[in-house]
Amino acid sequence: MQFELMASMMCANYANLEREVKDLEAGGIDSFHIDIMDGRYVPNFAMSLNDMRYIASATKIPLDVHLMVEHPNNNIGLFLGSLRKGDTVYIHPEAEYHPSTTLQKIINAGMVPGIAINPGTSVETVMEMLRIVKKVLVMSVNPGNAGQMYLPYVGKKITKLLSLKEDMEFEIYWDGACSAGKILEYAPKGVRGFVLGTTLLFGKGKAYGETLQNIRKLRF
Ligand code: S6P
Ligand code: MG
Repeated sequence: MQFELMASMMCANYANLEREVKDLEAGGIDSFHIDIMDGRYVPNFAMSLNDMRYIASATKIPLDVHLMVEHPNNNIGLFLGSLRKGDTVYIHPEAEYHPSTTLQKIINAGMVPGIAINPGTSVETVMEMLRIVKKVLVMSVNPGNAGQMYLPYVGKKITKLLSLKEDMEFEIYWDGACSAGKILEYAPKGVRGFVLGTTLLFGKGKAYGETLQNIRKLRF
């Protein structure tokens, strides 16, 4: 079974970010998840443009950029101009008056367009955008912080998205409190990738390569 693993870089050790990037790359991570925050759309400032630019310069592995900012359309060019073709950019539809315009800018720049869906956002309110995007990032915690508890009501929404993904041609990704148990349960159902943060990957005193290998060896 094929699934992707992304490292949530807001959880990395900034005392040596270069080492973190190299260790994750050597350990076999599929992409670097970059949580950009503006302190308005979410109550936190995690990463910003220069963090993203540094990671883009330090690796050839794809970037998975999660914009938790109000009105990303206003300065999305700054981000798109620093990314490579094929990197993914997610916006939150609630943060934009005309999200489809912003998604079109992402497509025109050669990036993979995605939307991130908050726990309190229903599939019905983003239905038309499901036809535009290639990826849907399902938040299983409220956006803004790492280390939060999984919100169980999100499970029903994933079931609904799984029933739509073939026809509407998108893939589903998991973001928030991702444990081995969640990968065991949801990868076989068709969730394509999982963002790994403090729950499974960071701050465990274990080499990243070992953790990633253990996940890939899970028996489904
Ligand atoms: C939250 C952010 C996420 C977290 C990730 C951390 O706003 O979008 O990407 O960084 O969920 O993982 P964990 O295991 O600490 O919840
Ligand atoms: Mg994220």
